[in-house]
Amino acid sequence: MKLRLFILSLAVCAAAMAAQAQQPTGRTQLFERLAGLQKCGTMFGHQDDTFYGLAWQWQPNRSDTKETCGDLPAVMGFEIGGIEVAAETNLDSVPFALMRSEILAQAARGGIVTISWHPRNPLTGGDAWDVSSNEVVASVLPGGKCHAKFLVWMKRVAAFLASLSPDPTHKTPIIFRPWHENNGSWFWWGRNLCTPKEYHALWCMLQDYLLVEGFDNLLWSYSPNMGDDLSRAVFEERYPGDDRVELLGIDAYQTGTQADFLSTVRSNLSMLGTFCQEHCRLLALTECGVKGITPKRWWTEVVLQLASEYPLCYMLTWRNARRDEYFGPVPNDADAPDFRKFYKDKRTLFVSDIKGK
Ligand code: BMA
Repeated sequence: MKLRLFILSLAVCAAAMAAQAQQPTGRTQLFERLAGLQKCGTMFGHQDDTFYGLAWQWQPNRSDTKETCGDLPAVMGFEIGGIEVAAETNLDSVPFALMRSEILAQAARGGIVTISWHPRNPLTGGDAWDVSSNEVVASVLPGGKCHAKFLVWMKRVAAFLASLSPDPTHKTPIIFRPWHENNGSWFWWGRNLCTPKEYHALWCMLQDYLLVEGFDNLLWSYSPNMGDDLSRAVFEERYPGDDRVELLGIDAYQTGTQADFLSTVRSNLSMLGTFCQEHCRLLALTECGVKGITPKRWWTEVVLQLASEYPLCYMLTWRNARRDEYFGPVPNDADAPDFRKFYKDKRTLFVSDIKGK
């Protein structure tokens, strides 16, 4: 894939989108900003960065990323699972009030915000991973027995999203990433749990509801899971459409060898990169990581390498949940020097690199 050609075509797309839009919305402005930033490098992202780290629970102004390299992630990921049942905290025990203030702080410092949603299973009462029924998606669609309940759930999502834009004349731009990893079958919206038609209807129902509610500040991200079976046909089968998605990527976790991981991710990113070029979309590693960062040079040998080969807008490592499950940098870990090298490389962007751009 010719990186320069891709970047040039994105700039043309951004200009075309801006010209098309009667009034630029947060959605089109964010697209243009991301397309511009991609010319400068790949943004580093981290899920739940400021909420907790491996050695600390919530304390103001703490971040494992900052304590490792001196800067904050350019992209911060937030998870709203639990908002649908009006919980005070999300499924990972992060209070929504705190999440709101950290989202506003990230936007105020010029950083990028992305939100994912692992909603509970509306039919069985279980969690997002409850795949005991393949009727859940059908049940939330119009005419289904959980439709009314799901309308309430969407209303709660809308109320939280609205609270992130205290000034309605300047809405906070957000990369919104629902219904992810849908080519796998571990979430109730997964591949074996609904037909492509039902998946499409689920995507459109949420998106159209939020658009009618006025959320023109959401840039929509579509992210299947990495895999050797992620062919273009598999990808396209459930792709919501160019009018519905601006950014696409894969969730990519290394569970085996580095060589196997790189081989699969390269094949997936080549396919998606071509798709992005043809469809004027942005490309990202929407989630990524290797548990415990056991390889000491994962940052430079894997992520930086991929960032030099593909036009990745950002890569978001998942949360530093606990000793046996963390994906981001940790000060004093064996790979921390490698992360600092990754940080210093001019191809990577942290929040101070993107402020005002
Ligand atoms: C998963 C894990 C879970 C978490 C969920 C939502 O990948 O990290 O522990 O609850 O993401 O953040």
